[in-house]
Amino acid sequence: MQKIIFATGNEGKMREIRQILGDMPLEILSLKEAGLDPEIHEDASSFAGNALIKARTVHALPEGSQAIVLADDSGLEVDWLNGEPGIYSARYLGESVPYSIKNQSILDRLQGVTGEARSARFRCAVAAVFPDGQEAVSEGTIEGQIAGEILGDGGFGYDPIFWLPGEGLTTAQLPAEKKNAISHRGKALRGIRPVIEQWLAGRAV
Ligand code: ITT
Repeated sequence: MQKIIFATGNEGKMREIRQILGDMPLEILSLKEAGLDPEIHEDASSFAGNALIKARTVHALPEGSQAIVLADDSGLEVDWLNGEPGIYSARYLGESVPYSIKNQSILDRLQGVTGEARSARFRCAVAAVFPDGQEAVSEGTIEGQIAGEILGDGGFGYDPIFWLPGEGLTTAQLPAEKKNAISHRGKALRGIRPVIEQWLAGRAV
């Protein structure tokens, strides 16, 4: 079976990736499962650029060259904060600072801001690098607002403060299948899926 290495160390992402792509005829490995721990310099200025850097770094390793390498770069953009934390979402206040503190900090910075002025979105770019060097990128977004308080314990990261007005819930309160059906990551992965299918079909000829 064709191997996919997903160039991520984020277990929350990895869980969703398996739920979304798990039915494909592929063996999906995280970096840890592939026994890899590369140093990756995410120094691009866009989600797509950083996703490509992650995927290319792993493709360049001997262990990555025969796999399809995928990578996800994602984050939360808060309009009131001029798009912060954006591509710095994982590094906001420091990489190892718990999300309870990161989330509370965003709530504090939006104190007194009401209604649609609390608008925000998650963005996700998924990059693929194939064994023959072919590359592709697919992006997805989900629009919402910053909740008034931390709510729910599903998902990961900023999910407990990402409010969907239409659902009356945060993405941390949604069942996993529902989040995957509407999320930035679900959209980006469903966009890359036909590219993978086409590559596999071309190789089989
Ligand atoms: P890898 O680079 O190893 O994949 P990472 O966590 O460092 O892991 P990113 O640089 O792409 O990944 O940072 C993503 C950030 O955006 C991180 O802070 C997440 O918590 C947040 N984020 C992305 N998607 C999210 C989602 O679906 N729900 C909640 N937070 C999300």
